[in-house]
Amino acid sequence: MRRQEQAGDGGTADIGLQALSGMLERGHNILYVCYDNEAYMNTGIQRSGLTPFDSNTTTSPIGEKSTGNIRPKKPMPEIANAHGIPYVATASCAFPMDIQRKVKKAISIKGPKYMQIHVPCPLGWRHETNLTMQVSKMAVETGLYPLIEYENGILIARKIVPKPVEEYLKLQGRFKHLLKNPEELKKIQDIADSNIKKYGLKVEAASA
Ligand SMILES: Cc1ncc(C[n+]2csc(CCOP(=O)(O)OP(=O)(O)O)c2C)c(N)n1
Ligand SMILES: [Mg+2]
Repeated sequence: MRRQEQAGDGGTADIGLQALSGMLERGHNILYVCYDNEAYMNTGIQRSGLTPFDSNTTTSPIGEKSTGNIRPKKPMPEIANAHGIPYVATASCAFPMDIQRKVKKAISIKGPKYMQIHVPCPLGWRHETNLTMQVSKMAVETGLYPLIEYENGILIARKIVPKPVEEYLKLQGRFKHLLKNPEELKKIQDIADSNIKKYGLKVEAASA
């Protein structure tokens, strides 16, 4: 039997992680899809384990001593991959053909599969709705949301010509407080740079 399950980032990385881990470990033939809008949006923009560093949410509010969420995103793709499952992928609504390819690949494989799709929430991220595709594309192109696959544990990554993280942050109200804060901006650039290094995202100069 071929099955699919889906949940949000809060339902996946926090509330349902125990059940998800059991599902992955027991080898069920299921494609699990996490729609990652980076907070508990239905209940009022509370932070989840997949909320990015320094994001302004109702449970990680900015203030005199706070620049937002104090923790980086939980490495869910690596946590899923650590279960030794045959397929793990991240995707983005800015790259629909890439989503289609990955879903087709996932459902052709027997066993547990984990997919995590980056989907902006204009209300929670505080950007105009017509910027949705631009915002999600920029997350990928800065290295903040790497598009990766693990096929039987082997990493495949979509290459980028990295753009500075400000290009992504400046589009969204949830990061507005950072734009005049070079110290925090550097911390976020460091996260992108570490992703670029870890997943080998950068195109080589010759093919750029
Ligand atoms: C086990 C359980 N705990 C809490 C809730 C209450 N609840 C309903 S929607 C929601 C937000 C879930 O956030 P997320 O999974 O990120 O999905 P989003 O709303 O962002 O799409 C919560 C906590 C619930 N339905 N079930
Ligand atoms: Mg959510």
